[in-house]
Amino acid sequence: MPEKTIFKRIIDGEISADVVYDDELCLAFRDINPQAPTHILVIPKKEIASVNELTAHDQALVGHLYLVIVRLADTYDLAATGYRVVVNTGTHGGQTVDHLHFHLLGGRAMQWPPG
Ligand code: DGP
Repeated sequence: MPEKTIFKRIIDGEISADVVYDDELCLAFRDINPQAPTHILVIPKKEIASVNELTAHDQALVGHLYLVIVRLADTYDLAATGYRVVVNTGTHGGQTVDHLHFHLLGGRAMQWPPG
């Protein structure tokens, strides 16, 4: 059996996390290594390794994840000033955990282009 990712272990309650949102489809918790004053990870409970593995079956799920992001941006007062949503994918994308996750970053001005 393949080893569980760290995020699957958080979903299963084997590792604690600072959870800020939880529903039947997804979980959101603070990143352990924050890159902005607000840095939240939004993940599906379904095991999907990356954007590359998304299929048409996941269309509603991805929409749900984005609506949770909108809700969190409002909750943490990011909506007015703005924020960034990042989904690192694969080696060149800088992905280090093979479980789909959306970074919600806010509370400071972001740079462009990204590094
Ligand atoms: P990425 O590089 O896009 O795969 O981002 C993975 C993020 O996950 C990275 O910003 C650090 C975060 N992270 C890794 N392990 C843990 C953990 O055990 N708990 C929490 N809260 N975040 C983690």
